[in-house]
Amino acid sequence: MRRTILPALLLALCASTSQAQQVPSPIRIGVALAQTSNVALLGEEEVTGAKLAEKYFNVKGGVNGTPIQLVFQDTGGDEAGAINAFQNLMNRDKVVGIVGPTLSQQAFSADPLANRAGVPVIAPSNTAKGIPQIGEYICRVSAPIATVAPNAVKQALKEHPGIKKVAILYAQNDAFSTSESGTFQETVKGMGLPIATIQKFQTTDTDFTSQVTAVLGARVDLAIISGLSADGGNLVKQLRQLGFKGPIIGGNGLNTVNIFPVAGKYCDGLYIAQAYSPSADPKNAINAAMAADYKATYKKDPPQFTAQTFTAVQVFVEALRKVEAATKHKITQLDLVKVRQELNKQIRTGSYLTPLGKISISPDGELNQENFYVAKVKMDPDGKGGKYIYVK
Ligand code: 1QQ
Repeated sequence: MRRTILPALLLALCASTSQAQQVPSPIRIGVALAQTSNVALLGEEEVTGAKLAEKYFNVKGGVNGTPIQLVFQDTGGDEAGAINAFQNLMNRDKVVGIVGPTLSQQAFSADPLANRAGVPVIAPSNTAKGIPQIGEYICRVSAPIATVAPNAVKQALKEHPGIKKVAILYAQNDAFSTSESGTFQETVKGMGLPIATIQKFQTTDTDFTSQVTAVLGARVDLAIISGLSADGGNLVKQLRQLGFKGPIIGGNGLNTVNIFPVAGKYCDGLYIAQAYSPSADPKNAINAAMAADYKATYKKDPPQFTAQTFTAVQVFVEALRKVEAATKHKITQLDLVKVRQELNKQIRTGSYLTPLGKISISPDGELNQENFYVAKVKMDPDGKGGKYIYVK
């Protein structure tokens, strides 16, 4: 018996050590974003940012001469899709880390898997309360909505000092929308304004007649919407079509030109707070380079989600360089498990000069960012195209 067990044990041991895996070249970084479903209205701009960053950093030599390769996995719009994408990237594609997912709602399901597996995640657009608290491998370059959203309320009140009563509307089946709405409610109350009505909806809704009727009945002067792009865009449109005349604030889920085809001319005047401004600092060279590359293709300024996702890839690249400096080894000479651990540590040290300006990531995974902005939608006379004009 012994004779057969021993060689088998030895074999098993060898097999397990041979599983220790070196990082292949190019260095793979996973990108798990919504490329299909309604959430792709947001995810599409993120994919663009990731691709711009891959090109930008590889032209500059990648990680000290080793190129990076982004491995894209579509998450679709739900939790199951995000879990599936994360699993493929971690286990099959052996990525060093993951940029994603698009929604906080997806992150609360998928991130715990990466955290348990020791795979660093950088969220490019998860703004709900509690994201970095998912675990030690989770951080974000998207400022928490609690710091971004109040700027829109302050700006709307500055331009419309007569506002006396407010309506709040939010998608109750989405973690981000619920979180953002909480912030809007606190901000409005903190400014001494009564909330006359709170209306709930689902991100899958298309008919908002009952919510709009309640808003009109409450005779409010300002409506604040926390939802995603398709539902949020339709809600803006139906508020206007049924006669709401006051200013409207949209949250981060409406923060894309992809709401223009949904709401058309009715988007005009919509306020949205921003964690990025293309023209905030003319001396910011990396933003200028990203913006120029984006403009060459799209003939307009890059949007927030593009800049944030570029930034997430940038943080991975710069942290990978720091891993090489700290270990005195090329990433491709190191074991994947060790690279993931070291990478997670390095992400949280020092600061980064990014298209969002100077940022750093705290040891607990939260983003430190200095400046926030507010934009207002200006639609073209034909009601088809439009742009975001920065008012703060
Ligand atoms: C979140 C968000 C989304 C609106 C980003 C696309 O902020 O889910 O946290």
